[in-house]
Amino acid sequence: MQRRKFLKKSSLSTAGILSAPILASCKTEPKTKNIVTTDSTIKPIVIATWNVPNATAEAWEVLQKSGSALDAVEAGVKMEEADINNQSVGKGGRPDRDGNVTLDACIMDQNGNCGAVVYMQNVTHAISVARKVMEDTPHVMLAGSGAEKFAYEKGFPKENLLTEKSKAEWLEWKKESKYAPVINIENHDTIGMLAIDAKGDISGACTTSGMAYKMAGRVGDSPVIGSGLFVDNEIGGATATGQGEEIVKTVGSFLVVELMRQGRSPQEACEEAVNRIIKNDPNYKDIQVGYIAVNKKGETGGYCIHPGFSYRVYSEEGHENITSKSYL
Ligand code: SD4
Repeated sequence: MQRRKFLKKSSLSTAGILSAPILASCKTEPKTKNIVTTDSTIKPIVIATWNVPNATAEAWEVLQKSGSALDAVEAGVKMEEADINNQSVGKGGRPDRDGNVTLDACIMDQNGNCGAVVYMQNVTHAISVARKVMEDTPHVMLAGSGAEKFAYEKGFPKENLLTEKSKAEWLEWKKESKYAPVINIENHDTIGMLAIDAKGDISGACTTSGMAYKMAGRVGDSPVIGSGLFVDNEIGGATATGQGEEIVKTVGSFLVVELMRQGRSPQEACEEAVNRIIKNDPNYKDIQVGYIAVNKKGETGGYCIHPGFSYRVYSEEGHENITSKSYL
């Protein structure tokens, strides 16, 4: 177990109020009561890929207001979708080779229901569209123009997702057009989030603009249930970030949950899922993949191939960014 530097939980949750440097340098006293649980073995918690304090604080706030894990993960990841400084998610995401920002997202609840959108353009909150797919259609996944049309029918606004910054970087990239994703840069900051609420129910969400400068039409792991995200309310949940092709090939998040079912801790399960990729791919040194997981007891784990991945945990014990252990 890593030595933890806890930041006490805070009710300062909304966008812009907290920034990573502030969170890293000051402790705040709890301003809200603990979440009331019906069973003392339930440990409400939020865990998310990368250092996303605004997102985890937002999700925790939902749990503190007796919200469900599903509402918490949706609200949490929306923070990153709306943040134009996060160039891996939602508005401001890096585009594909043709200059189009295309979003992938999925969501899964405690009953095994799930919804996803893939290759969707012009709508910021892909995760909320995915939730509508789950709740308002007989399907699990909608793609491309179909997903976009559905989003407009549900009242989501049409927006230009390509910011000047991402556009300028893409134009610079085009000069060489060399596709060689830079580890922890061009596959950094996709948000996968898992939460346990006061009833002990687990839900998860995962949303991304995908690998920067991907081929037009490319879809990664993030919207694929079992790869970028999987939740089993009896066992726990897992979510992934990094080079999606490797995660899809090993059905990574499902694998992590199944390993936990067989008795592995979240940490051991994440490590085994990364080891599978390493065994499968001799070029693993060129790839970054990171997994995080939580089990029903609220125990967490995370593991990745290259150093540089971290994940954020928010629980009654505090709010912290944990540097993931890595294979290399
Ligand atoms: C993908 N897994 O599209 C995503 C990329 C990612 O942080 O995780 N970026 O393959």
